[in-house]
Amino acid sequence: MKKADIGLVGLAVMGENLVMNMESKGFTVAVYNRTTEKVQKFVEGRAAGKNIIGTYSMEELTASLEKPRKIMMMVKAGQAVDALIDQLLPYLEEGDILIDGGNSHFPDTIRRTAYVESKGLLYVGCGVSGGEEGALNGPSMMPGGSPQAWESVKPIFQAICAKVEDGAACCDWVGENGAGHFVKMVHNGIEYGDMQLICEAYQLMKDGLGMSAEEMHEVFAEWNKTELDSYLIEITRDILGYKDEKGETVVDYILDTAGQKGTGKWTAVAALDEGVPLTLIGEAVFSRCLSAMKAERVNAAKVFPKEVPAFEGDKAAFVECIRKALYASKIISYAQGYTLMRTAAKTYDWNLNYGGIALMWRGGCIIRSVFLGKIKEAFDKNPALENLLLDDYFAETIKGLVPAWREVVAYAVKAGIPMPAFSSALNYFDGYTTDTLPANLLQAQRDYFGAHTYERIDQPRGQFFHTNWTGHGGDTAAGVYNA
Ligand code: NBP
Repeated sequence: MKKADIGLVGLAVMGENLVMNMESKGFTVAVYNRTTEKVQKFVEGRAAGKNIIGTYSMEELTASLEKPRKIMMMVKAGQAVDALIDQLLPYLEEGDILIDGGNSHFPDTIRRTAYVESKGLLYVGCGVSGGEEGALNGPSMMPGGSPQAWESVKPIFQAICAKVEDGAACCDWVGENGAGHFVKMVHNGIEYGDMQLICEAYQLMKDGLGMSAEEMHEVFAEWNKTELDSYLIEITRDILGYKDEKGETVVDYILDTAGQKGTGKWTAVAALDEGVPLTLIGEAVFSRCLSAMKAERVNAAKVFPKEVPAFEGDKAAFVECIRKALYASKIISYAQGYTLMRTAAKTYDWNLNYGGIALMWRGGCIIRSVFLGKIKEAFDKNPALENLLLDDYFAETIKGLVPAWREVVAYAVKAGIPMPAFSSALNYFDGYTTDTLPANLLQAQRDYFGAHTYERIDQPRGQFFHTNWTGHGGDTAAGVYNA
């Protein structure tokens, strides 16, 4: 019997669909699942008659694979992955490749790469985005890990992944050890940000302009023909137009408490660890937390009743301002996300291809959009680009969006409509483009109470001064200076 090109463990929604995708591209796949009844159900059901080999033990799975063996794990992230690695290792030999396609936290992937490599094997931590549909028809794939593994897995991954219009694959090598899962994590954080921005635009139109779901459905349909053309705008259009059998708009009946699985939080925590102002994604995570405090909010709304004043002005013109504010804020979010990747790349010694990452996100995944093509162009033109805002195209674009952006945020502030992502993005923009911030005063405060020292504008950088502010504090400065 022909040996399989690749093995896959974990026949839940992602695993099953990836197997079907691989098989449809001409690969023979051996499958295994901890609960082995699922293997039988799969091979007798969806996989019947296809080049898919059901196996019922680790031994059988590993024996059915072409060497070097490639095994993709699509199981629940966390302990399950460690357990599975330890169960598979005794049946594998030097040069075999273990691939984790789940949503693993990147520090785990860094640790597992070192562990698996120490056994003479290769390891790939691959972020996979696009949900069930993407897994079946072409996901965005972000592989990192042992570089020697890439040549072996590349033909399979680039065959099954999403493609953009010119046929380019939305999958390329990201970098060593945890780089793939790091980039996938940032992707998820950006997804949180994009969703929050759309939700804020919706609330402005609904509560500020008093628009119906049907009217907003039309607006999102129009927006999808502009620079905002993207999967998330598209599904928002469809959601707002979706009615149940009674003719009621379903979204109007959904409880306003958001769930989350933690990848947005990981991104925000990574940004805090790296000292990168990833404000928009941070706000998006906190907004979900605030939304989940439903009972408290209902109570507080009674204590602080407010009425949004009726909008007086040109509604259509204001809707266009909201679109521009959304676009500007989105550019900020991606600028921040890219800054996080650039900073982490230095910390972890990854050589990230920023244009390539934009291409990987261009198709197949939840944040896919036309706009990512522009980001790719910016980084292809200048791979060392410090901040997306400094690229000529984005600088000019933002300049054109600023007046509308300010108008929208100012209106929301006056009307009492919460706009955490729109406004934090504007605050970041204003901070990033201000040459003198009030941190001189902050440094004085730190030196005042803790003798933390400061640098002076009339002296070279790197020289530290202390002032005896009270006259009785002494001249001794603190030994550690954290800029
Ligand atoms: P789940 O995350 O629900 O995981 C279920 C699978 O994990 C089952 O096959 C289960 O086997 C297996 N498993 C568990 Br739980 N513990 C195990 C263990 N100790 N040893 C071996 N197998 C174990 O599946 P999913 O939603 O298909 O997601 C798979 C991965 O892909 C996850 O990391 C997820 O975060 C990621 N992901 C999901 C999506 C999505 O849209 N769902 C998108 C992108 C990435 P059993 O049948 O024996 O219980």
